[in-house]
Amino acid sequence: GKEKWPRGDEKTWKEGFRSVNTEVPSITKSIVNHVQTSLARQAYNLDDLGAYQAAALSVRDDLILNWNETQMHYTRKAPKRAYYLSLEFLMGRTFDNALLNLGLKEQYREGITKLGFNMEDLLEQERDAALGNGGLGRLAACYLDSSASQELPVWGYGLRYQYGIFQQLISPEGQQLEQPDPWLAGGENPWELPRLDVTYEVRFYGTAERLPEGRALWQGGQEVLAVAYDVMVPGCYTKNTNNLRLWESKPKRGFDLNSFNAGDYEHAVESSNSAAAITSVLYPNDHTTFGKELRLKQQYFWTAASLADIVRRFKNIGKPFSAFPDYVAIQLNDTHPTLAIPELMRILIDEEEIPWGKAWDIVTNTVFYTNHTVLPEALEKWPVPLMEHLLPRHMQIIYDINLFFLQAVEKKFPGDRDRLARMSLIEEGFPKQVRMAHLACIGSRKVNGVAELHSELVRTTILKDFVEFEGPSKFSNVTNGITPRRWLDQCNPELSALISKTLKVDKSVWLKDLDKLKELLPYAEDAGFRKEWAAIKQRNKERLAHHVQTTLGLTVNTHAMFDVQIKRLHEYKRQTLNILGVIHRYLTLKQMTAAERKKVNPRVVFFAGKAAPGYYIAKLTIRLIVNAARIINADPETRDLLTVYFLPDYSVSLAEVLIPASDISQHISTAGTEASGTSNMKFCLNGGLLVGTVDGANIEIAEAVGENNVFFFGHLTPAVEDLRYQHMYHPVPVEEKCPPLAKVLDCVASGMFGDGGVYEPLLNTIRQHDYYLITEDFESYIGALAMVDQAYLDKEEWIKKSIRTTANMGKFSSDRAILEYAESFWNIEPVKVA
Ligand code: 7GP
Repeated sequence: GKEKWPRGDEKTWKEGFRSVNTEVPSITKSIVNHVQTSLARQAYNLDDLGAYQAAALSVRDDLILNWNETQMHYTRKAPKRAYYLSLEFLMGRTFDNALLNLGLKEQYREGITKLGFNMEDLLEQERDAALGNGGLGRLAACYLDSSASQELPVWGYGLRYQYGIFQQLISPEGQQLEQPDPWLAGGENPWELPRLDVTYEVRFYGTAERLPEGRALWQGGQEVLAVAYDVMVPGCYTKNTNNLRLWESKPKRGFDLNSFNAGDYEHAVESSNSAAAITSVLYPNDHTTFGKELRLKQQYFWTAASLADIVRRFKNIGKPFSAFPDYVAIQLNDTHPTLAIPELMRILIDEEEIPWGKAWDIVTNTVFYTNHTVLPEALEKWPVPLMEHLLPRHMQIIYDINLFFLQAVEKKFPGDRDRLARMSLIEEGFPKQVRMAHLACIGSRKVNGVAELHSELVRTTILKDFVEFEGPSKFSNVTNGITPRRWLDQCNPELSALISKTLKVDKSVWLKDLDKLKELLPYAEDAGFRKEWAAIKQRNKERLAHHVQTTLGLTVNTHAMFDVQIKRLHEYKRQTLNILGVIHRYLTLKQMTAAERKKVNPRVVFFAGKAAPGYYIAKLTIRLIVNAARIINADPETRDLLTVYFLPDYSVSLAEVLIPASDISQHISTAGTEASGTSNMKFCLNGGLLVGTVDGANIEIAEAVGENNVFFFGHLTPAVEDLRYQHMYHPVPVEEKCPPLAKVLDCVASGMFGDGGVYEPLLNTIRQHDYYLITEDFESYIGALAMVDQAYLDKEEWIKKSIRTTANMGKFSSDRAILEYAESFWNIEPVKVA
């Protein structure tokens, strides 16, 4: 029947409703209105920041309308929903992305111009939301964009850190310095909606007393409040606007009045400080775990609040808990949210009084786990004493899960003690530790890696025993993807326009069906098209050069080949190989005659990336890059042919300038170590060619674009283990193994780039065990770069390669990836908002 209007006069209400402003006059009216009232400012003294804020508030109003309608629609329809639990969401800026997804950028540009401002200047006013470290966090952001764009009922759940990833400064000596990133300090964040009414209590510590029938009573300890902040995630050319719910911690009681009245001010605010600390800062470690209590508190705080919210929403549907997996899918972004498994068990058993076996069925049909790395130092383990202290009830549940699990393993493999020890959720030792990947694996419906090779390594190495026990069908692959909205349309608007013009379709079509790019292939043969293609690349190089000029005061040679490596600093990613290769190139140039140098292809090498604050070797690599750059760039004999830049404070926004400007980019991890990589996809989508090892998604990119369009080098994964064994037990000095590299190392050690002694620890990682096999891959790396130079000589052929690369990148849209999750894991369907 017809729904009754809830209160008051329906007509009066409806006359008050507004819709999204799509015309320039209503847009400018809205902006001016926000200048006057929301900001309490005037036209006379309005600066770029104020104008940005007013324009952002205007867009925010539009997003709220769509967001509200979407959420209401999802509630009414009550479809199965998926929840993406990620401790990191590396969102970057929102303003430009929202305008493009709403299809309002040109209208806003016109309006902003009429008001006397410049769109590009306003876009620069926004701070990045940098609530993530690297690939894992940015992937989560791309998946949110794709979920909304594909009209899937997906919510993200994360933490609202007060401080995002640190800001990186580089001292004159080349030392990385870290500064806090108080990204919310400007006051209002227009892209979030504080939901001060949506709160949950989260308990820590206390005691857990076992009751009959497997239940327990957990009480005492400390309780803190989780407060929801909703971030609106607009889809591309759709009303669907999804939600990213971020939790902020707050003390349950503001402060202790008794202490306050007794004059003990410090004690009065103590509880308030410790509660606020939980969501104060993002841990800046990438691929390492430190076992810190505050980190475990973050993980539980976030999973407990998210699950309470998910369960409450499910209960509103009014179905029995046996139907929970028909309405809810929970995706664990790596093991960080693994506590969701024992927490859901606790809710079902202790609060909903469901028996163990039924509860376990519900959990294992609801939860899904994605692994993002096979590096041993990244596999989370929590000390049992810490878990027992902080989460006594969860530790009981984990022991019970382990008992039932090991009984089943024993039944299948009787008497295999080693296997039991290997598979146990508890690692013996001092202290004992909980292996979170094992818990995530046995508590999940599906387990996946993020590229074909990586998923195979998950199956055959870290989870081999589990595949043997549970059978292979639970273990699968979803190759990562990237959103073509931000990573092509937004960061490379000229290329986007050329594609639409050439394909004779609106971008709304191909941006949501990226396989359409295939239709560009024939245009590789069209000289006119190639000219336009190359001109856009050139203008993107000039845009980057302009950025470097205005931010660092350095002049970049835009007629050189642009060679880019941007990612977190890590030994396995081998920025060291790159800089040693650069030095080798420099030494070679120095030995050439002037006539020989005339034939050399000029090159500019860009690096950017942050090192974890405690990662000494990674910081030394930055130091070497900065000092090598200082010497090489100052050499009048070579500087027209080779320059090197380390761009400080890498961010999503900086990537948006660097990626469209690259001729080549480097993805040169030791084979078998980079799970997927995602920037490799971004570069290739923008027509940059890939230099890389046979690793991660590089392999699938080469399959898609053709091996003749990538530059592969280095040993393959199966060889790595043997080589490492050789290096360990039958070491050969680098002078014998790789003389050209030995020469480079000697130059560094002898002080060519400042005090050589400083680099000793870094050089020793190569001279000694060389775990990441730089000596093994150096010569083939130099060979690959020579092939690049060779190929670049034929400019027309190079542009063809660039066009063919872009044209074949359709597979790597995060729309394809998220639809794979939706269809083959979560079993959810699009729910379009009319
Ligand atoms: C990264 C992987 O290193 C990268 O290869 C992959 O593309 C990305 O995840 C997205 O799947 N891993 C992390 O960022 C990370 O922190 C440790 O992994 C948990």
